[in-house]
Amino acid sequence: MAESQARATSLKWNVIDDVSALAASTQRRSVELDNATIDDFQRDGVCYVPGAFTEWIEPLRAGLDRVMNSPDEYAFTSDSAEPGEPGRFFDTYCNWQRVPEYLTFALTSSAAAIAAQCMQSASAQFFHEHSFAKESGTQKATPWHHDLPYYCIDGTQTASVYIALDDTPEETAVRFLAGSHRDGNTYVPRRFRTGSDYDYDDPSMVSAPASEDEAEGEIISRALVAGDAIVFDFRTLHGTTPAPVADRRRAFSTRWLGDDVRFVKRLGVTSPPLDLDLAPGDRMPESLFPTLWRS
Ligand SMILES: O=C(O)CCC(=O)C(=O)O
Repeated sequence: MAESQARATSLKWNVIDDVSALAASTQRRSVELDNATIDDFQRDGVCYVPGAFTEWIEPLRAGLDRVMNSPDEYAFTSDSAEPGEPGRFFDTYCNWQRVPEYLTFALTSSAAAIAAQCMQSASAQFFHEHSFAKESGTQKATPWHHDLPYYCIDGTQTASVYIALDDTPEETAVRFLAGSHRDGNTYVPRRFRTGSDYDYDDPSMVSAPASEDEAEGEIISRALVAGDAIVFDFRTLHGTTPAPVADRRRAFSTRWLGDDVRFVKRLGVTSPPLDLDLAPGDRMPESLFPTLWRS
């Protein structure tokens, strides 16, 4: 999650008027997760599905290359390493309708089935994709945060399916605070570039721990092989340390909404900054956010 800051293009992110027809005319791969994996997700707010997307490594890298080679032609692209800081921390989201590899992934891969099973939801509705690249030498930590309050949605059935596109040692992989999805707190969104909290005037939100040393509880982290997936709840606190990235580390994530998710109005800017004509409690419209899994 990042506030679009360095290069906020004004491009319209949705280039297909109504994606529901595409959703209806395509089929997603089905896979069955074992109960232990689903239990991990429900208990810890995060689980690992090794090797789930090996065949997608090359297409998803090619998709990310398109965006990184011409960032001005895509929506919501950001650089979060400050000038003078080593390396590069790039991220981009809401380009799945512009990048053919991303569109094919959303419409055909097993990500929808995996998300639905983890969320214990009869349906999985696609919210958007988000990809990340930390170049070799980067020391910028991903600040501790959880994703839900950045978004104009609320609910308890949510999942990000985050795929490593490069082998990633444990020291620079994303780290999670076990069980934080059920701690009852909503944490103020945080800027990736400065690590500072958004200026939200919402007394119901609290500031996230500044680092994992301030977080109480078990930290879950693992080395990843390209093609491995991490699935985590939008409410699970996560971040990284500033350990230097030795070799380029890219990742591609898809964000999924389950049965109980509804539109909500936040007391500040959301990410993506979607301008939707919806009332609190409405379902997210299928024309923009297609349901890609129904059990
Ligand atoms: O890859 C990273 O360091 C950040 C990932 C993240 O924050 C997310 O997927 O929400």
